[in-house]
Amino acid sequence: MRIILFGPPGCGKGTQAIFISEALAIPHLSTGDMLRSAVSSGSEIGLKAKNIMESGGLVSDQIVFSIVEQRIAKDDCEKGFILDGFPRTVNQAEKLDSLLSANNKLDYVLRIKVDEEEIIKRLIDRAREDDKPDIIKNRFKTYNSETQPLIPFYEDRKILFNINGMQEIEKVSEDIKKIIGVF
Ligand code: B4P
Repeated sequence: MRIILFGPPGCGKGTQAIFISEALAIPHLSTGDMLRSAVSSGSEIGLKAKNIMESGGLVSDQIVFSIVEQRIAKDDCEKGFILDGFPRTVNQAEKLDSLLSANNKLDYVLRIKVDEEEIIKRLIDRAREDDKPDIIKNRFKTYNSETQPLIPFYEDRKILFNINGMQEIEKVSEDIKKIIGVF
């Protein structure tokens, strides 16, 4: 199964990806985690990504896509994967389409919906490097301008499903299970 977890920063994509990955035995591919590990390794990609991530912007489509392309080519992705935080622009979504052949199309785009006020609270509690009020504000701006256009993009294909992310973690997981048919 090929699944995209979609939603604003801090809506719980990473949290839910862990349980889906265990339930379906498919890998969890988080571009945020991959970029953070590139930053901590001090690689060339990491050096390019660091300032952008710290400002709440998006790392270039070219860099993110090359990371995803290499990861999806690995054997463990043959039966499927969960993309967490990718695509984040229409350009990334189109590039992903070009990578997936007719036999390995996307099955579900799961959109986790949470109010901005609740997300700000969660992110401030999480206290990651990029969870400071000014950066959170920028991440929202970026989400609204760059990432929201993906909603009609996937709605048109009838693979976008809305999930109420304003519930307890277990309840959000239950709702996801009902959609993807895992019990
Ligand atoms: P990400 O790592 O994707 O960060 P995120 O959107 O904040 O996380 P997520 O939605 O997974 O929230 P989580 O489950 O942790 O991106 C970070 C940065 O990387 C971006 O700003 C960008 O610069 C760069 N980047 C990544 N992908 C990119 C791409 N494709 N293109 C370009 N740049 C890219 O949940 C948040 C908190 O809420 C946690 O503390 C969790 O415990 C809590 N929580 C979760 N569900 C809850 C619930 N139901 N109730 C209460 N709390 C809950």
